[in-house]
Amino acid sequence: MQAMKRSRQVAKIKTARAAKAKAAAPATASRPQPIELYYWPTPNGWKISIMLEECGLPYVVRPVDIARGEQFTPEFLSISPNNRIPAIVDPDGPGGRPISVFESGAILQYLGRKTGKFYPQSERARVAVEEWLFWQVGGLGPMAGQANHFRRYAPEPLIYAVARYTDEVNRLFGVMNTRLADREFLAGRYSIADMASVGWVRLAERMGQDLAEFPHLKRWFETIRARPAVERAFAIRVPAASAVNMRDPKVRAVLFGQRAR
Ligand SMILES: N[C@@H](CCC(=O)N[C@@H](CS)C(=O)NCC(=O)O)C(=O)O
Repeated sequence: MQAMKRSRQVAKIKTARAAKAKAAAPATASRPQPIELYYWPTPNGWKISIMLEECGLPYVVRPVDIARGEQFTPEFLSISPNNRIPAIVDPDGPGGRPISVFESGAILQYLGRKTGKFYPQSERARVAVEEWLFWQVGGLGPMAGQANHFRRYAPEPLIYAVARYTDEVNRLFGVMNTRLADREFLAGRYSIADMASVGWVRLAERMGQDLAEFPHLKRWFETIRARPAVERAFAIRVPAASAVNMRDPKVRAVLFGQRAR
């Protein structure tokens, strides 16, 4: 009788332990593997670190030293054939298999679809986000990039090029300022479209712009800048990037005058 009681007690303990182990197992099995972010601290890189931080997705930063030519390694080119950061590898891609994504806009959309965050599903709201996302990747980004280049890196002063791109960034800032006069964010609610643009506005001075001229844009920038996720994304340090000397002929040879390879 006593022995039966003991064996029933042992069985009960075993069942309880098994249930506990089972409850713990899915948590371990489903713990997401971190997304690899191929990154350098630039406005294009920040777009993705902001989105990853905003979504609370686990990620690891894989610095790609674009000043030393790491964007041309076969490994990186297999992920990002345009030799540009950012890119990601998501080990848990569609069908549970890894996927790589390059082009910041495509990455933002991918992460938005994956998480269901900052990229609305309703068609009307999604169109608005896409308008402003594509406006950034096709307009603000390239124009600001050229303004920065001619203002800071041209070997001789090129007045026409500086004026052309500085004016264009000024025009684009004006477009954003008007858009933001009667809404909080570019597409109404905070979205991947805002994340795409904020890094360029952060560097306004380098593009010869004074945010004081654009009060609604300034308010938008300050609102986004104050978000803890954005703060964390901007705080990611890549020591090698801070040490880059853009006057170094070796760095300039890597970054400028690139032609088909
Ligand atoms: N259209 C690309 C542009 C990316 C881009 O220009 N990345 C720059 C850094 S901001 C880069 O990787 N430059 C490397 C190089 O010039 O070789 C995107 O939106 O992802």
